[in-house]
Amino acid sequence: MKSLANFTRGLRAKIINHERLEDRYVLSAALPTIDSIAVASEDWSTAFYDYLDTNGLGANGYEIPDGSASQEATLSWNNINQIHITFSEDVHVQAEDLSISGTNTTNYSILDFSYFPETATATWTLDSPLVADRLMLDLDADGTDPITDLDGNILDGEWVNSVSAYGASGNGVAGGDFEFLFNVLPGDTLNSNILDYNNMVTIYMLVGEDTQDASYQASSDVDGDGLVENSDWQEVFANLWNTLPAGDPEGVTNDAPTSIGFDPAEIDDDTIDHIFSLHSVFEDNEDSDSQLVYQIVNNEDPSLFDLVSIDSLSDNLVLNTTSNASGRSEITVRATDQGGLSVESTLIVDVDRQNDVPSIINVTTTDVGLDSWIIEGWVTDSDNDLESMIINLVGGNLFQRTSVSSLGYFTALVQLDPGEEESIDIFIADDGSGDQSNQVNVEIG
Ligand SMILES: [Ca+2]
Ligand SMILES: [Ca+2]
Ligand SMILES: [Ca+2]
Ligand SMILES: [Ca+2]
Repeated sequence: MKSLANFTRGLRAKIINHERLEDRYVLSAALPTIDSIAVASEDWSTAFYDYLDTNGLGANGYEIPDGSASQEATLSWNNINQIHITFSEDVHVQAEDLSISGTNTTNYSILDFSYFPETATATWTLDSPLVADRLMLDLDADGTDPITDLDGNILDGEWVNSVSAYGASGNGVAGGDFEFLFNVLPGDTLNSNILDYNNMVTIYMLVGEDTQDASYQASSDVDGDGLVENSDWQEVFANLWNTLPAGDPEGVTNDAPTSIGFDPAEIDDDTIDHIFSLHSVFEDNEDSDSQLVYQIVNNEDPSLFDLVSIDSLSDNLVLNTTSNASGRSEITVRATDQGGLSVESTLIVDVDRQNDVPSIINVTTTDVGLDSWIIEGWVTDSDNDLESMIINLVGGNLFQRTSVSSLGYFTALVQLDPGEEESIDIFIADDGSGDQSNQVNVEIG
């Protein structure tokens, strides 16, 4: 779940990106590319985020430098658990589109995913914070379900590590996975790839400095709480002589499995087995469907089922529901390739129940000058994750999207040409269970 603080940061970024909204006002044939990669932590303080922002180190976390400068310089924080990827324009992107692999840890699992259309930024939250490792991010621009823009143009992803520049990924031809290397060694404030006494002393000398002090350094504030204190140098002491591992992350030579995702399912008949083909949901570049290893890693409500299993011969997911049971469960399946890389996808199952259709309510428009309007409203839906829904605003010359907060609030800044009028339909295309919302119409201009 995104915190309110995160949401506020998103709103701030949205305002900063006011000019970008104009750029996207009319869709173009340009291929989507990668604008920036940032790391962040749910444990970093607001003061620390503000420091990064005001010092040009990243508006929504720490933006990893691009180009030849220091893309692969070690990151020194000990609690990085989020990856933010910003695209050049609004895209269709899912949790399954990113693989994170390492040298020490072959595969990193994703706990949560969110996407802000307003800033074209996707956020993956990891199961656990990153520790010392060489890492690779791999974004799908090939295969069964690549990232596309709203016109269907596939991400132009190719990236030359420590050479390419943000805003210029790709080779001008649609497709090509984005494969980005970076390194983490908590406490390595000197980027020496080894934790020695020099690292410790460097941090020790800054103890007591906070984000308001001129000599404060974000890289020496190992836990990102906004203050360099004893626990920051003690992180080095506790891991003295720890080094960045040698060797490439698994993803350098092996493409992770990917998934087109499950369609939501409704089961009303408890007398028969219900079959879901995993071969049609998962795919791998190197391994055949039957070479992948499938596991059920979560079932939110086991009481709804007499049977939840994967048939080892067919690799079909088999469900049989309990008689007289009614409710919703989310069943997560993991597919792992022969190199140990995996992807997870979640099936939403309604057992003898009706999905609550999402509703858009209380929509208001406010003229804020400069031919711009703020459109605000609320979404209700009792049984799907409001944060994962996307609001569409569609008019004669307009196709814009915006996110929904965990409380159901949404806002969009719409800019028209001088003197233009626009009739805008506002709706959610899919609540996550396959249902579209009501459609609200507003007139502005
Ligand atoms: Ca390409
Ligand atoms: Ca600290
Ligand atoms: Ca593979
Ligand atoms: Ca719903």
